[in-house]
Amino acid sequence: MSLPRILIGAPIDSGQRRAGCLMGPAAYRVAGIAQALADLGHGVEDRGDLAPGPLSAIHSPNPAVHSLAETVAWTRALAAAGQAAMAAGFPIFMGGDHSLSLGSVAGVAAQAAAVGRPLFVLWLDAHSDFHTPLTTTSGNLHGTPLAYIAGEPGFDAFAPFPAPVPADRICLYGIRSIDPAEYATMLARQVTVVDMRDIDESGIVAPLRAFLDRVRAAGGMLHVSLDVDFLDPGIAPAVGTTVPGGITFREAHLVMEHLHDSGLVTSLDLVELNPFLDERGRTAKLMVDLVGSLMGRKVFDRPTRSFG
Ligand code: 4U7
Ligand code: MN
Ligand code: MN
Ligand code: MN
Repeated sequence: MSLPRILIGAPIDSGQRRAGCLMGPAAYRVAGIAQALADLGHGVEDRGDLAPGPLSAIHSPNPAVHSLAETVAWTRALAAAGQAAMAAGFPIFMGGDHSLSLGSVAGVAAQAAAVGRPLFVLWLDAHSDFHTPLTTTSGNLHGTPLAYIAGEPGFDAFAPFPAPVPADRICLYGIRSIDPAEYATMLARQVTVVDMRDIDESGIVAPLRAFLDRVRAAGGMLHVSLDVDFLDPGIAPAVGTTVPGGITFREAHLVMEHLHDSGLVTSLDLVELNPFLDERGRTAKLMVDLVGSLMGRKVFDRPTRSFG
């Protein structure tokens, strides 16, 4: 029997300014995420929705940053719930905007350190999310989680990240929007960036396989953070920060199928769904279908995909 799939709702929307992401966990439930997992033979435990703890009066030295106290409170709650869920099964964090990952990955990283295994992070996103609270010009903290996870300075308002993930264990995938300050940091740290040109030139599978081989060789655990805007806005309209030229329906499923077959994924974020912007639930349903592929759904199962 596989590890129980533990659903954690986090209706966080303090990481950006457009209302609606807080409806995300409800939309995933309505779209049938628990049943989809159960149909694949997984045990499912829905732990309901988290709430942020009490807010403290904190201010950022960067006047652009907004909702810092809320985001810090959410991060603390998510890290605690995430570590506990990680110790008990396979957590699926249902957002909520991408500032969710400040906390989810903190919890996952703490538990990986506790069991003495290296943590790798796969970031499926149009954006690089490598700002710090000091470099962001939009002030939207959903653009910062990867810098926190990587242990960059500038997060003084937050608890120090437990066991920061070294740059060579981070892979960004599907990228097509990077701000100058993020670019400078990522170049200096040498994180792996697979942008849309790479995917156009080599196909969706080859760079993923290369990263998964590294995770496997290191005996690592793999956290996957799936931002809805990884997908092309034509198939996934329910997101505030659309960027054209994204991942197609089949490419997305193929990524999920390979992740499943690798057997390496140990935790998952589903972030940035804004159901208020959706068309008859199609984006929520697509996200649930992608989770199905990641959790083992196959069109035609056979022991090996190659006949050679
Ligand atoms: B998301 C942006 F300016 N970089 O900082 C910013 F382009 O979680 C976007 O990936 C951030 O959706 C997007 O505001 C954050 C912008
Ligand atoms: Mn994004
Ligand atoms: Mn993102
Ligand atoms: Mn977004």
